[in-house]
Amino acid sequence: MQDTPQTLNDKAKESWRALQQHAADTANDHILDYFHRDPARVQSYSLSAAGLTLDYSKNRANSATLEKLVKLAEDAGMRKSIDAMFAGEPINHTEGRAVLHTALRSSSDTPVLVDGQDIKPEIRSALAQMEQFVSKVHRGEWLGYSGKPINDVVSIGIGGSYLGPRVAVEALRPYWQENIRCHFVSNVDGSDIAYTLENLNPETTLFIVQSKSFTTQETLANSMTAREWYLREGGSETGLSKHFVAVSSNVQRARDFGIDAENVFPMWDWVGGRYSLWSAIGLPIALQVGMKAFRELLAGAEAMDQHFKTAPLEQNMPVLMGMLGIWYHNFLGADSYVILPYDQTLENLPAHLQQVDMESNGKGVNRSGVGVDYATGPIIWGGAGTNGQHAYHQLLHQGTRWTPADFILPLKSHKPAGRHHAMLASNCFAQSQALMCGKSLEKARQELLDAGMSSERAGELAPHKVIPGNRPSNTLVMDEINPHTLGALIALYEQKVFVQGVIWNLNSFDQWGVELGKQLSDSILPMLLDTGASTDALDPSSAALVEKFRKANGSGS
Ligand code: G6Q
Repeated sequence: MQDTPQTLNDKAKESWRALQQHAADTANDHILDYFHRDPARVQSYSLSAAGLTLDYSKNRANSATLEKLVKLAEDAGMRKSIDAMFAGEPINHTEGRAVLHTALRSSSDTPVLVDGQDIKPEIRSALAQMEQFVSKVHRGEWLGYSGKPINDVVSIGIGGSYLGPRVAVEALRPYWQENIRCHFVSNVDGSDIAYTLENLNPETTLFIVQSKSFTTQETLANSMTAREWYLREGGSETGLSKHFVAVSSNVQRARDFGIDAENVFPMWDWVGGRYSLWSAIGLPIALQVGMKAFRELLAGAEAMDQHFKTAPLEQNMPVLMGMLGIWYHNFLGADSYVILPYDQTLENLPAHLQQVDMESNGKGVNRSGVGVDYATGPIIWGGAGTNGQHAYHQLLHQGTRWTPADFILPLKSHKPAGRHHAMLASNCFAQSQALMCGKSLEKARQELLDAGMSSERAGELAPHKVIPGNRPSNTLVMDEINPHTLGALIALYEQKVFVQGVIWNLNSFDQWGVELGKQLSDSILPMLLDTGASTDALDPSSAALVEKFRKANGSGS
């Protein structure tokens, strides 16, 4: 058995030890045995909240496992931590900030205080500003420099100022407004903006510079390029204010860029980038689907928050999902987690959740700065089904590593073409079934014999067809993907990540790990632009790479 972590509090240490013992005791259990022993397992291992239903019966967990996991959550102070977040305590202590994306989607008038000030009025006024702007654009009253209404919206932002809005815009395609098309530019790779601008008309294009800090290299470079394009293609200086708006907490910098102060939508330091789609960073969503649908997205997230805040820990969806993840990562040895939406419009959801999870819990020291002696954030990956079945699912079924999986399926399709949706669902259900049930050597051999193969050849081939099974998964279903269920779904994962951060005693809301690369790239850039610049400060490998780049591009590239 592994050592018990020393960096947990005493009570949590005890429940951790109990789980270590339980893992040893149940090491040979099969999920299928749990179903045999408990005929009501599907009912008791299912839970509905905020329009989502979670079937967690296909997990390697029995009632004792769940009790012990919930005990660990209690002992780690889960309830207190949840209350502290919602109350606006400065739980992002390394940056001295509260964490209040939940306030952005709260419809109640109950004040939420930051430094003694109620932030609810500011939130309402930002929503009103968005509403007014969106309605002007939609009614064709927001006119470009030549008097034409806006048709194309280009959101320029990266990381948290990009992934969430993009996922929501894509997932809510059935709700798109006519005559508006949102595009996203994030990468500093010039081809991103170049290809996006290729077919756009400056007269009818609006750029939203999305940057909480207004200092992000990629976003500033892309925004400058967009501005140059606009002017080069005939846009007027005086018309700039009609074509460039910003979402930022740094109004001065946005103004220095040339954006009118009245066209800067607010952001606050109590909203983390990866949790910001609920703020004015969601402006592209609101423009694409309308303010009513945007408010419905907030309402779905609020419904999940309410559930998270009030449901007992043992019937709490984010808590259960979070604690099952802890079970796999800290007690059964899984190192990654796969998210598999069976819905093409959710294709990029795993990328957003990857950021939410890995940037939040990819940390190696606890809240006191002490190195932890347990595994923290897993590697999150995934993609849309059924596509993945023809690619990486092979490893999920037969690889030496096993990976807990979340299957996500809307029960109804917005595009019910013939049998397509039933085919999609049958694949989704078959995958979780195959992961759990597997295929024994005997069964594989028998199938080959039944197909007419010789006994010798069947014996040779059968081991290759064995599927170990006993691989766990959750299945999350909702009636359909709509603003409400999408809001609830994203909030569910945000809160799941929070739950795990509490157990690991991390600050899930800072991201110091991304700083070093930024600093180094700032020092390398001048060496690429000026062939005379010394590379002595670099390690030999990096210096040689700089040299190669210089040779390929010459100076002044
Ligand atoms: C998210 C991160 C990060 C951030 C981007 C963009 O939580 O902090 O992904 O969102 O670096 O930052 P700006 O919005 O400040 O440009």
